[in-house]
Amino acid sequence: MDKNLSTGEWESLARDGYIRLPGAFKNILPMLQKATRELAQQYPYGFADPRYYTGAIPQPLTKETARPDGRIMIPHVGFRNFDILAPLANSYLHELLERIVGKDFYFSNTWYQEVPPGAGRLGYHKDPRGSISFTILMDDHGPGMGNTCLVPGSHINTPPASYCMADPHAPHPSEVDLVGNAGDLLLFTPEAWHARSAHNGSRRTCRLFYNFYSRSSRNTTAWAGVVDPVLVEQARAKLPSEYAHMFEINPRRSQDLAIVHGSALKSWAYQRSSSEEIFRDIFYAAHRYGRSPENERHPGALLPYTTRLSQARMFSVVEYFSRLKLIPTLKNIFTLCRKKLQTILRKNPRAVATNPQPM
Ligand SMILES: O=C(O)CCC(=O)C(=O)O
Repeated sequence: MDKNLSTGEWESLARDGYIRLPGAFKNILPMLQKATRELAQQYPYGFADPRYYTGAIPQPLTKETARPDGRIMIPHVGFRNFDILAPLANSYLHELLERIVGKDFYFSNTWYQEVPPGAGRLGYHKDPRGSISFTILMDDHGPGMGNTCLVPGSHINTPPASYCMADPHAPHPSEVDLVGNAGDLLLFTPEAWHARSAHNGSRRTCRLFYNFYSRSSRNTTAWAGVVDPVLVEQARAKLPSEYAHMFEINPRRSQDLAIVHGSALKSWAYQRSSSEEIFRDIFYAAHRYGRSPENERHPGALLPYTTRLSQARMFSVVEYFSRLKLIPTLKNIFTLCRKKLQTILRKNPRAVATNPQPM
């Protein structure tokens, strides 16, 4: 990547929620390919899906425990071979990430994925708000080759995917497959409805993933407490010192950045990411879309669970509610109510025991 986004490119990213930068890392592709090839040889079955933010150390899979679909996922790859962190030293990329999630962001997560022919779809979802992700393609990806796919523009004015799709595993009529050539960078907001397409091709496809959070949206990273702190320090030392913030964990600072002044309703809407919670999401959407996310108390930083990409369009009640589908919405609300009731009963078992019992 050797230049900033043009105005047109920024506008298309803000409108669609994704952008492809062809050949952005072609110059270091052989190094990235070598690093990922070696790791795939070392861990031929990859790792079990990590239980992020639990402190659990991801475990390698074996021939016996390999994923049935043959996918290989290697978590925290940037700390297994520091060459994989080389893209983070790119000043144009750093500037772009900062423009999206605000100053002082985290390098939150990195993983490698190989998708074999025949692997099925991953269903539509949104990830928690306040982050940005990109993949670097290790080989050429045509349509339907196990790529990230996404509904353009769905990062704004859309409820959670499970309320709007009868079958989140089915292809969406407006979806685009994030295809490209080896060395391309595909940047996308995880707030958009996104999924993974089925792989109908004839060879394995390989991608590196990187994810970054604003410091107001999380008080830690996926690797903290899991990756050896010596490795974290060594990784940080590989990058220019002005990028060291990406590796710094400081929960106090996050708490301070996350304070939102205003009505009780507004504070509630910003208490945690609403990407999977319809009621909180409605208030979030009404307060957020089309508005400036700047944190007035901390210049350059953003309010929790915001990015500068959600400024592109105003909140539209009609657009937001017209996306809901009746049956999935009723099912989700029923599940929500059941969970709430279970929590109440767990906290207060006497609520059941004291009901009059028939003689
Ligand atoms: O491309 C994929 O495998 C899906 C990516 C995804 O769901 C994510 O990064 O959250």
